[in-house]
Amino acid sequence: MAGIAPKRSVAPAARGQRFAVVVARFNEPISKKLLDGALAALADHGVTGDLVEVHWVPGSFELGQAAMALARGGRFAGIVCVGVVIKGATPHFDYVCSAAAHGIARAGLDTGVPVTFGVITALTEEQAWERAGGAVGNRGEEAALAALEMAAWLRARRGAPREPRAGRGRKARGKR
Ligand code: INI
Repeated sequence: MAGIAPKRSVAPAARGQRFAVVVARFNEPISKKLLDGALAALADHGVTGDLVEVHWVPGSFELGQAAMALARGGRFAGIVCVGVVIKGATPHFDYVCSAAAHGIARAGLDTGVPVTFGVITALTEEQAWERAGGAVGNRGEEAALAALEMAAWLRARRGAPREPRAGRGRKARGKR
């Protein structure tokens, strides 16, 4: 898969909203760049200091479990997962990528908290660097923007007054 994430303008986080970044330590020099990108994007949108927590886990396989635990705790408006998986000579890569993607998706779907996917799945180390602040963007930054956008979207849906249903208004009731 290739591509550059669309440029989007994301509103600042609502006041007091907290975000977490879960970082996989495997390939740490590269995942640190993803963390930097995520923190910079959050800071640009008002999420700094106590409003952001960073949690390290051993590898990308563990991202989903950590995200699920944090999401269930109910303290975060969004959770950004970042990691770097680089293909080796065995099928190990496929299992780690699959577990990361499914675990991260499940954490979001099961809890209703936006949990975003900033995991690089690269065939070479060079490809990974390109996606960690190099020529192809920064997947950590992109995942942080996605978490901010989804948190705002969900908040708007939850806070929005319900649409009156056709035929159930005061006028319709009075005609009975
Ligand atoms: N974890 C990664 O995040 N990236 C990798 O490239 C990787 N490789 O290549 O093995 C990796 N493996 C560790 C895995 O995520 C778990 O931490 C480990 O299997 C223990 O559960």
